[in-house]
Amino acid sequence: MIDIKETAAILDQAAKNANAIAQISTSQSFSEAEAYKIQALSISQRLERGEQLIGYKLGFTSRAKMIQMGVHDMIWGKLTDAMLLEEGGNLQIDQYVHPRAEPEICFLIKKEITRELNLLESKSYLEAIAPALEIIDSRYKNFKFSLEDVIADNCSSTGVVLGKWHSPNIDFSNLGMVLKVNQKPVHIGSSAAILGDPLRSLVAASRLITTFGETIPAGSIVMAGASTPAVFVEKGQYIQAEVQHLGTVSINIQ
Ligand code: OOG
Ligand code: MG
Repeated sequence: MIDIKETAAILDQAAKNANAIAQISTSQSFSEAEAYKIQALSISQRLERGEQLIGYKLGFTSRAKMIQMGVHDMIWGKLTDAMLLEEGGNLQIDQYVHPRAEPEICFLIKKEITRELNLLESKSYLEAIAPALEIIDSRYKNFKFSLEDVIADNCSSTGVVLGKWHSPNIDFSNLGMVLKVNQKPVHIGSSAAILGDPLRSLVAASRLITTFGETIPAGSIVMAGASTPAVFVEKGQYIQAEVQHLGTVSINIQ
């Protein structure tokens, strides 16, 4: 049996110190349910150090991401205030293991979600939407993991850059999304790549998170998942995510 407490502490320390560890699943077998227990415990260590929970993220909501990482299912993780990066600001690459950037859409939640929503009602739970960049940084060597490994590692969560909030009362089911490095497009996609409509990601979040007995509080954010593959970032790069009608969000890699 995997030692949940010990594994959570190892992953928490790896994230805190930005050092890569061996994949857990190569030496121990554990279930998805155990992986979420490890995740919960490692996040509770961050909260004990004073970090605040600000929301949730979904992962592998697009085929592009599933194919890139070789996994087959959606996952969810938790976001804390320590992960927020200033829009247009700097990312100090030496504080990370091997960070990657990906273009996303972020939701701001208007009323607490306590149960699985259906697609029609889900929009009424939105206060706003914003273009976003997610910085992911697997704590596993070579950025390689099984689905259980990545769940335990809080879905590689590391950084979130949020653009301007917009009214959710637009059709955002098929917006062009571009990931640029030094002003050059490297991945071009559409918000439709996120489960056919990013709102479905909110529906998935409502199902997955409430299944675990948790709710999504009003005022929290939910990252819908990347629409294109992620890119490794390097010192000196200027990374932008551009979402049609929602604008651009950027970060400088230092
Ligand atoms: C896991 C996180 C996946 C997304 O948007 O699909 C994710 C990873 O790729 O390391 O954040
Ligand atoms: Mg992501």
